[in-house]
This record gives sequence, structure tokens and C-alpha cells, in this order.
Amino acid sequence: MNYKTQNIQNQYINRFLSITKNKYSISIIGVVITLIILINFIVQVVLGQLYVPNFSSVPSVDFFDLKNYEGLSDGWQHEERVLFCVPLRDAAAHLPMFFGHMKNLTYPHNLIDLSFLVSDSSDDTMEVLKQNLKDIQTDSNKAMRFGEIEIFEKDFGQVIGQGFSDRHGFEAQGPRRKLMARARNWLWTVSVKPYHSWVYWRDADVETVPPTILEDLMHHGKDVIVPNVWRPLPDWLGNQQPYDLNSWQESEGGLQLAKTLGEDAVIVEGYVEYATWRPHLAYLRDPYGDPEVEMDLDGIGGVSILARAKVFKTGAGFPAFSFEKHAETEAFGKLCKRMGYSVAGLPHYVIWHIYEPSSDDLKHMEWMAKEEARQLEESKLKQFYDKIWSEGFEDVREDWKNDRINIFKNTDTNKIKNVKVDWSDADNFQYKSPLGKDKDKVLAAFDPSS
Ligand SMILES: Nc1nc2c(ncn2[C@@H]2O[C@H](COP(=O)(O)OP(=O)(O)O)[C@@H](O)[C@H]2O)c(=O)[nH]1
Ligand SMILES: [Mg+2]
Repeated sequence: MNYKTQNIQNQYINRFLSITKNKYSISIIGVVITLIILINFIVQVVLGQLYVPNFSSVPSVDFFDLKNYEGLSDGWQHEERVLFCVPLRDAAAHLPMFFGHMKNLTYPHNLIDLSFLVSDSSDDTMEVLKQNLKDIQTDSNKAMRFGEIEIFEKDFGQVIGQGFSDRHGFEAQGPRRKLMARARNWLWTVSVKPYHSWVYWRDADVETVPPTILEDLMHHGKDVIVPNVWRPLPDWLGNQQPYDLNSWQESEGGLQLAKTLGEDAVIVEGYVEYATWRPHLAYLRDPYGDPEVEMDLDGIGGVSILARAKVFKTGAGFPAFSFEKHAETEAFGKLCKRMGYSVAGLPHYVIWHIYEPSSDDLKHMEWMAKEEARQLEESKLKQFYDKIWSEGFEDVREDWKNDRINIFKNTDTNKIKNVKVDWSDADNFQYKSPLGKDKDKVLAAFDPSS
């Protein structure tokens, strides 16, 4: 109890004593007033509304009671503000899709503050970002507009390309993850405010996501929570596939592997080089499973993370170094666990990352395109040869059948005598020259080659 409250309490007690000393001054009204004051005092103590400093008379002072921003599981009903962080690199092509999702968000837009970090981009990410923000912030429907928006630009000299195969090669993983960790740390440290209750991380290249994503994650009341992340595939690759393998539960195999590695090593999931035998959130998906089912996690992926802001404010962040043999979001999950926070994933609640072809996929697609052209050419040739064949080797049996009927139509075939030819004497046949009396004349010699 603070000094001012104690003062008030003493005043009431003194007044009560002075009243009781003079028994003649006790009146029913006095007792009633005293009781009302006492009850009011007790209620204030119970509700914890003891004393709120008021700095409105002091220029340039903002006061925040940080216990009001702890993050409730129904934050949207308590006007809780969400800091929405988006790291961007060469993301111009994804931004229209990203803002399509932003417009649909059901969490009150005015309670969402947006924060972007644009790095090492060679496309017009910044310009496209500006245009999309302008469109949404000038929407005639004010409910569409978001709260505060901050954009930061900072290059880290990322040399690994932003193509699918560049990013996902095994060698690229350690350096890339450490750099991304630094980028994420810059982003949240410069943008989180005392009045933020939640921090949400989202990649720009998510293709399908429920508009209720914030409420869907928040209502679980976890300190850190992620959905399952899959990606669609072309039919020839099997239609769909788990995408984010960074969300997992620690395993005995993982711990043993970690012990064998040097202190700067970074284990990355989904590569044969590191067999951890960890249960992955992605592989536990049942398309018909209950989306509310939770799974405790140790490492998490960064495509879509909702965390209580206090997680960051109490010192958790994205290790840009090897922490328990991990970096970035996977190490963030482990760090949060070490700090005693709850970290969970939803195996049957899925959002969909875009499909980007790998360089092998591109080669296969090129082969498929060539094969399609070859088959087309082949079928044209076949048609051509079929035509020639059918014309050159016309089947006239049907025609002959008809002709035969016509030829014999006036003939009673029953009356046709059987003609018998006697060939018995054929071998004795004597050749008679057709020239008769000119038999001395000689037939011209037949030479087939002339
Ligand atoms: N600021 C910043 N953002 C990045 C960088 N690399 C990727 N991003 C963004 O971070 C998010 C995740 O990156 P992405 O390459 O899609 O990761 P992946 O899907 O896990 O391979 C996307 O929104 C990217 O635009 C970077 O070096 N700096
Ligand atoms: Mg991505």
C-alpha cells in the first residue's frame, strides 16, 4: 500500500475515532456516511484501483501501467493492440496478395500497428509497399485502415539469392538464418511500444490464410503459438506438401546430435545431413483433424508467429548465433521455453505458403514443355501418315460387294451353270505362233531393263 493510500486510510480512522469519542455527536447519518466511505475504500482495494498517477498537466509525458498490456486470450474484446511485423526482401510480387489478406483480417484494423523492414531488395518492394499502403489507408471505409504504420529500410549485404534453390540449399542455411535473426531483431526492437499486448510475425509470401488468423491463434492463450504451414504443389509433384519443418518437438536424437556438433553449429531441419528424428508439426497434420488441437513445441518456424509482447519485452529475441545449436526462429522457440514461456503449434490448423519451383522443378518443367511440343508434332505426323495410308491402301472390299450385287442383280445365279475346265491335257499344249503364215518373222526381244 503506498504512502498516499495510507494517508487516506489514517484520515478515515481518525475521523471515526473522533466521532466515537464524542458519543453525543454520533448520529445515524454519520455512521451511514462512514460505512459508505469504508465500503468504497474496500472495493477500491479489492479491484486494485488504488492510485493512478495523472500526468496530464505535465507536457510531453506519457504514462503506461504495463500490467494493462499483458495479452488476454480475447484481446480484441479489450482493445488490445497488436504489433504486426513483416520482414521484406524482393517481395514486390507478393505484396498485392499480402494486402489482399490484410484487407480481410477480422481483428479490428485500428488495433493493428504495422511494421515493415525492407532489406537488400533489387526489385521495387518499397514502391509497391507504398502504393498498397496508400490504397488501404485512404480507403473510404475507415474500418479498413490500420493503426500506426512504420517502415524501416536496412541492408545487411545478404549475398544468398532470393530464388527457392539459393535459399534452401543446405550450405546456405546457417548464414542465412543468422542474418534473418538480425533482421527480425532490428524490426521488433525499433517498433515495439509499451502499449502493444501482442506481436505477430508474418511472411509476405503466404498464399492462403484464414481472415480470423489473429483471433484463432490468440484465443489459445499461449505465450507463443504457430499454425501448421503447408504448400500446394503442381499435380505432377503430388498436389501438396508440408512446408515449414522448423516447428518441432525436441527429441533424444536431436539432443544427441547437438552434443556432437561444434559450438557455432546450427542444426537445420529437413536436411539429410542432420537426422534428428524430431516430431514435426507439419507431418502431424490430419486434414480432418480438430483445428483446436495443440502440440507443445521447442523449435518454431517464422511464417506466422503470434507471441505475447511481454515475451519480447522480457528479453527473448531471435538468436543470431548458435543457441542450443539453433538460430533465428527455431532458437527463439527454444529460448522462450528456457524462459518458462508456453510454446505451442496447431497441427490441424493450416495456412498455405506459395509454391515456388526449385531449380530441379524448373528443369523438369522445361522437359515437360519440350515433351508436350514433341508429342504434338508426333501426333500431327501420325495424322498425316494415317491419311496417306488410308488413301494409298483403300479397302475396296465393301465397294466390290455392292458392285457384285449390282452386276448380278438381273441374273438368277441359281441358273448359272457350273463351268468345269478340264486341265488334264494342259501339259501337252502345243504352242502355235500367232503369226501363222508369217511364222518366219521374229518377235522383238523383250528386255525389261530397256
Ligand atoms: N528484411 C529482410 N527480409 C527478408 C530477408 N530475407 C527474406 N526476407 C523476408 O522474410 C520473409 C521470409 O523469407 P522467405 O525467403 O520467404 O523464407 P522461407 O519461405 O522460409 O524460405 C519474407 O517475407 C521475405 O520477404 C532479408 O534478408 N531481410
Ligand atoms: Mg517464404
